[in-house]
Amino acid sequence: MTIMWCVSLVICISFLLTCANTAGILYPRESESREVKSLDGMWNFRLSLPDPLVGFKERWYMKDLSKSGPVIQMPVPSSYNDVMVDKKIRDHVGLVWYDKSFFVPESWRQQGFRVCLRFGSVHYAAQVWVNTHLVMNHEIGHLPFQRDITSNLKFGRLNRITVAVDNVLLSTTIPQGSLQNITTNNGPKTIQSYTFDFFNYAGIHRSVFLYTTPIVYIDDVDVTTDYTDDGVGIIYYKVQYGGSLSSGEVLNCSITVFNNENVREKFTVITNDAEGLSGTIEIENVQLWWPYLMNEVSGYMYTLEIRLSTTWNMDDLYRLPVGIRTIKWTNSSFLINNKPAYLRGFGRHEDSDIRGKGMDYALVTRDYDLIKWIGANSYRTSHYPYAEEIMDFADKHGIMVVDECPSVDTDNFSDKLLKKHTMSLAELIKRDKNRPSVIMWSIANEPRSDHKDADSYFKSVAIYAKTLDNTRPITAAIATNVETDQLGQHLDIIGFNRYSAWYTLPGHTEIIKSRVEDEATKWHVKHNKPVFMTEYGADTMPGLHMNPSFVWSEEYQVELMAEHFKAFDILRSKKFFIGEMIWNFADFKTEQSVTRVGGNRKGVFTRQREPKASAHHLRKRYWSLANRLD
Ligand code: GCB
Repeated sequence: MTIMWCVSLVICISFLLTCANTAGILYPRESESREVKSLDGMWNFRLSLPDPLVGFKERWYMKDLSKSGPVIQMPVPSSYNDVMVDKKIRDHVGLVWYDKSFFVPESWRQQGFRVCLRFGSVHYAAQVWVNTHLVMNHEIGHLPFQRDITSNLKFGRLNRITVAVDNVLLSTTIPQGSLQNITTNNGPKTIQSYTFDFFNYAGIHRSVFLYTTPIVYIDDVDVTTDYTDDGVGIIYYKVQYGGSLSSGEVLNCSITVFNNENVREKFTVITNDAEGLSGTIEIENVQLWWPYLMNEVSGYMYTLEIRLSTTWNMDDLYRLPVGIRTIKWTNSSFLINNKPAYLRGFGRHEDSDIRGKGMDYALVTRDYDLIKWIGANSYRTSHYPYAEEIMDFADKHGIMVVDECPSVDTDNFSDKLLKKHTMSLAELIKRDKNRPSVIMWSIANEPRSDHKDADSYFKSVAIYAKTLDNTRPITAAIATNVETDQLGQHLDIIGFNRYSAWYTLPGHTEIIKSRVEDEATKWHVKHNKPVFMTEYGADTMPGLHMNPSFVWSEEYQVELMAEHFKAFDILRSKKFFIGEMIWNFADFKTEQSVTRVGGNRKGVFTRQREPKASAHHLRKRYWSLANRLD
């Protein structure tokens, strides 16, 4: 059987199980009623070789992986295809298997807890068994999935989780890819190809948690915010509960708001009426959530302490961080708290050597430190949703995020793909809807938006995103020409990617100013909407100096940036231009290609997060745009 068949097996089942999922996906947080246990650490790992389906045929989920054959130890979270030096693992296409044993305390059963298993991200598709029972399937990496596994657990004993992970990308996956059969000295081989420009890292990329809740529990919370001219902050909330009430059982909910010094601001009690558990909370003398350097205090977060009480069950308590701010946009501006905001930012990647896309707090801390050092206030999660832990930093540091779904380089517009595309947006919006840092939803990066089917396809995607959240504008990073593009008409804000004097006329920085100014103006004239530049840049080898400047040298990257800045300054005076995001924050790994030296080198920082000359140049600009002396 081919790999193609096996991936579609994973995908078919996942589609059946995940489709009907209306449950919430709140981040697991410890509280008086909830215990959280991390399952991060070393897991058993095995490639599904030589037969791609051997794990299924031999039912590796029925016993310890190590009993089915030799295993290696793989860290979770990490990308398995970056950690090991074995080329077979790096280049593996198809299924791999993980398993781990873990202890579940007897006290959890005695307390009548419900136990959930939650994965932050497994790329690309996953099937999960607990003690031999198939419990979950998920397709589309970069997004969390979870399930109540109480009935599958053995309390007071060791339990086992087994995960099959498939990294194959096809024309019907998000993002898309294709398989190619080649002949090697050792016979036929299937390799993966894709057009997007980042490495297809795979594995269990983010933390795995077990967490408990009472039987009737807080399943989801929706929060939107506003404020009045006289400084009263308003929080509109809606609490969704899970679990069933016994007959006659009454449900109550109380909400306490704490400020960031943990001082109680407000207490309110709601009952479950026809409207459900929803209402409004007002906060006097509100501290608004502001982007970095837009106010003395940025990233101010309140905590909403939600307590769900039932007549006969244990109370559930969940603390949700909340920032109070408004977002508005017109046909020529983008406003935070009624003040025009200019985006000084980056395109980025979740990428670093050894860990791949594995979530790493040390790296995230360094990245936010550098973002603030350079004076940026924003970035786009190019080209997929980032870890929830990374998004927490954005909330707290006041960094604005253009939150992108994993649709990149789309060139077929089938119904099947549309379904998955919208599913990825549904999961993303459900996950990030309450974050003050999220200022826009990006529905795609560089699709073939001049294709004959692009218009109706993106109309559906945009309408769908709007029905899920109409409080934020939708955008996309477009690379198609202004004249032929069919996507811009469906957006609220136009983002465009353009590599003047790099892919077009390399070496000729003298073309940049007029080209960038012309193109941004054309986008605005065509759609009468705000415009920002979502990508521009030049690959640069750190340490390569050439005078006069030459492509790939540090001097060239600085010169190319300086020419863009001239265009941006003219555009800023025309008002509709709302931001600039250089490509890229740091160098990152890509597929092997003769046009890439160890990956994409357009970072202003190296992969090790050291500054290139361009970082200092950008720093001067971003601090001066923020009207601050550094
Ligand atoms: C683009 C893509 C991005 C690439 C970049 C480049 O337009 O959106 O994924 O990495 O160009 O450097 O070629």
